[in-house]
Amino acid sequence: FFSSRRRHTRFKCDWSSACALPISRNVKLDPSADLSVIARGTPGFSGAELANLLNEAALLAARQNKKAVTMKELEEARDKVRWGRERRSLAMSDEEKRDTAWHEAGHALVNVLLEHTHPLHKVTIIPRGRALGLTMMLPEKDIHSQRRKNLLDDLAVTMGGRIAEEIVAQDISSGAAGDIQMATQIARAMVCQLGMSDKLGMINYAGESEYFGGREIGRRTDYSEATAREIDDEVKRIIDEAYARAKSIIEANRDKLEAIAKALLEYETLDGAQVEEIVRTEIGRAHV
Ligand code: NHX
Ligand code: ZN
Repeated sequence: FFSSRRRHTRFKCDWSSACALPISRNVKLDPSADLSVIARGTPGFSGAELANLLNEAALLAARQNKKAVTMKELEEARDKVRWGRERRSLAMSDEEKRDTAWHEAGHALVNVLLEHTHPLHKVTIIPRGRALGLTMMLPEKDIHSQRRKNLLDDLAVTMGGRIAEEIVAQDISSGAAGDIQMATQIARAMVCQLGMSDKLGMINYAGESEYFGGREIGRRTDYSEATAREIDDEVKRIIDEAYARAKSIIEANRDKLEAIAKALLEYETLDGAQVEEIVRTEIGRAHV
C-alpha cells in the first residue's frame, strides 16, 4: 500500500480540494473511496492526523488481504481516529442496550425532522471509545460559518438523546454528560462570542486569555456581576428552549422514535437514508 515516496505531512490540509493528493498518493485507493466524505468528517485535522488515518485504513485493508483501501476501511479508520476503537466485546445488559438505542434514536429523529441540521450520516449502538452509542452528522460541504438557525437546530438534536431516555426508562442516566457539555459550549458561544442573543447584544463576554510562563492562567472578564447573571440566564434560556422544541418533536413522533430504536436493536447501525426511510414509512405523517 505504501510507496517509498516520502510522506507529505508537513502542511495543514483538510482534504477539501486539490491538496488531497499529496497525502493519499502513498496509499492505493479503491474506486469506492470517497475522500471528500472523510474530509467532511475530519474538520480541523492536521496533515499528520490525516496521514495517520490513511495509515490505519491501509493496515485494516492489509489485514483482510485487500488489494486497495475501500470506503469501508476509510470510514472505520475515521471513526477510530475520531471516537476511539470499537468495543464490540463490551458486555452490556439488555437494559443498557435498550436505553442506548433509544438515546441515539432520539438524536436521529430530531435530526431528520428539523430543517437546518447537518445531514445524518449514521447512528450506531456499537460501543466505541468512551461512548456506548453515537449519532454522527456530516455537513454537505465544507462549512465556514453557521447561522443561528443551524446552531439552534443542532442544540435541539443534542437534547434529543436524553429526552428519549426519559421516555423509555422513566429515569435518566449519567451518559448524557457529553451531550450536555456540547450544548453548553454552543449556547455560551452564541451569547458570549457570536452576538446571537438579542438580550446581551453584540458584545464579547468571553474575555481574553491571560498567560503566564506560556500557560493560560485565567481569563480577564470586564463585565459586572449583574451581567454575569444575565449571561447565565440567557444560556439557560437557550438550552431550555432547545429542550422544549426537541421534547415536543419527540412526543409528537413517539411511534417513529420507537421504530428507529427497534431498528437499531436489530441492525446496530443505520445510515442517514435508512433512518429517513423509517421516519417516512412509519404510519402517519411526521409531526414537527
Ligand atoms: C459510562 N459511557 O461511563 C459509559 C461507558 C447515554 C447511551 N458508564 O451521547 O456513551 O455513558 O449520543 C465528553 C464528556 C461519553 C464526551 C463526557 C462521552 C461522557 C454518548 C459517557 C450515550 N451518544 N456516554 C452519546 C455515552 C457513557 C460519556 C463524553 C462524556 C449513552 C453516550 C458515556
Ligand atoms: Zn447522546
